[in-house]
Amino acid sequence: MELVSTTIPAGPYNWPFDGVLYPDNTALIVIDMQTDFCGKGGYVDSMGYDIALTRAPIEPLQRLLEAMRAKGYYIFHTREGHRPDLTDLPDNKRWRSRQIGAGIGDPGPCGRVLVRGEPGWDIIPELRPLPGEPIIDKPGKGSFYATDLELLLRARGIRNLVLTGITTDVCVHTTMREGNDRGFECLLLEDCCAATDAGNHAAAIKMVKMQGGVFGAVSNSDLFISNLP
Ligand code: C5J
Repeated sequence: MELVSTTIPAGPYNWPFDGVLYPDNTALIVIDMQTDFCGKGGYVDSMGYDIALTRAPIEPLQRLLEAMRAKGYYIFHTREGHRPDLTDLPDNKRWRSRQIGAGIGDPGPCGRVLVRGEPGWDIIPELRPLPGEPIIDKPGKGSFYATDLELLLRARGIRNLVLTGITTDVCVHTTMREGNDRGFECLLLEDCCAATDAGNHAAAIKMVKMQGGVFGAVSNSDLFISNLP
């Protein structure tokens, strides 16, 4: 394939840094768009946070998925969750969740909170993965920790990662930092992710752009879709 230099308008630099952007070297990662994080009765709702915030990325993500699927880009999805016997759930993670009234592994309106196979753990129907799109099940916040995500990316020759989903300050940021340290060229789409607190979302976006783009770059879905080769 003839390489043509293309960049997406982004801050603090147009992305990717070297203009090498095409469907074979770029993946969209949709992080944790599960009922537990953005549905009524799920984990985030049970903690008392406003799910209107975590639902805001759904519509931009639908447009983004349509555009990237149509052009043949790789699409990955992730789900945070634990084994039904909770052997992969650290005691401190369970203890902390119980402090705020949404104990991981405990019964809730959407089944056992953040447990694999339960209704609340699954990806919301609006953003259901298509057959063939890998789903990464992760026990932690980062998508690389204790998963085969890096293996799947390297096996496909993927170098660029487009990061989206929830929450900006926790699972999306942790994944971006993990990916950046592994040499992946990362882009965050700010309207395709959200936090449980608007200030945390804004701070997480700002952190990425420090130091010339310490974790990568930031753009939005309109700019991304309209410039995607
Ligand atoms: C959190 C996530 N916030 N998906 N998980 O606990 O960001």
